Amino acid sequence: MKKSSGSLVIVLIVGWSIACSGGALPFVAPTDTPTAMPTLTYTPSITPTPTDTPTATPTRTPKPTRTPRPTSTPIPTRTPRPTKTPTPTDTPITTATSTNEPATATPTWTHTPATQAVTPLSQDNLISNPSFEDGSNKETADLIVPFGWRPWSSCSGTIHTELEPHPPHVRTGSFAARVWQSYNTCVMGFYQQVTVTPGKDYQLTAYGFSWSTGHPVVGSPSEANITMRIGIEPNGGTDPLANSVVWSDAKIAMDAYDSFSLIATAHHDVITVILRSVPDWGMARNDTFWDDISLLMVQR
Ligand SMILES: [Ca+2]
Repeated sequence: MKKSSGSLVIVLIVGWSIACSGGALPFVAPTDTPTAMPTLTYTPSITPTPTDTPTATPTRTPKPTRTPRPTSTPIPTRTPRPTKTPTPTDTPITTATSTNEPATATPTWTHTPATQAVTPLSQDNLISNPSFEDGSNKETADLIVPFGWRPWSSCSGTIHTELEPHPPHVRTGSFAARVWQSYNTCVMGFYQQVTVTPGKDYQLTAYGFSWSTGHPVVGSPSEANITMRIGIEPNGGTDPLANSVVWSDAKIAMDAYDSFSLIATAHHDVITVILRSVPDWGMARNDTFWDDISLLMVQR
């Protein structure tokens, strides 16, 4: 029953189509021989994309290792001040024996305090070139020696002498006598032989000061001491370190003039006046300045 209904529907549809097209069905030629299929040549139309050249992956630059912070330089410890060099004794390194001094002579300690009242018997100053205004003689590069005076030291070849022209260092006139050394503690000074009357008393006076510093700039204050004295060798000897020398009291006169005085009795027709100083420390500059030296015959 269902199959018959379907055929009927087809017939109706075909009939309706014929009616609509004027009643004739289109002719379709039969396909007898199948056309050979053309052989297709495959042409690649797409250029293969080159493969990417692998870019070498840069190796990671290693991070520099941290430079270790330098260890801090330790603050230098303060150099301890050297222990005090003992003041040289009167024994010279090279002993010059006085020609006028017997080897067994007993020291004549006729030291008279400067405060003792004395009466000058003459105002005639017996010192030659007493204010160092009369010139000098250049004996070596280190020794420019004031006329009338001789330099001396307990250490050979370590001292320098010259005329000092700096006004702050001069007491009167234009010059003072200067003796100095560096990094040494030698006893140093000048001496002068003077003709006198044996048995008479003589008063020696002098003015001087010293300068001891590690910073040798004119005007800088002293940083160490220098001990000063004046003396008379009553026999006229030329060894300033002989036991026979009569010395004044010691003074430390740093950076400003001070006075020195001494009275001694002449034992010979020549006596030797001596200017002497010795530094406590071997500073870069150890200077002593002397000016206005006087030797008068006196009555005590
Ligand atoms: Ca002078």
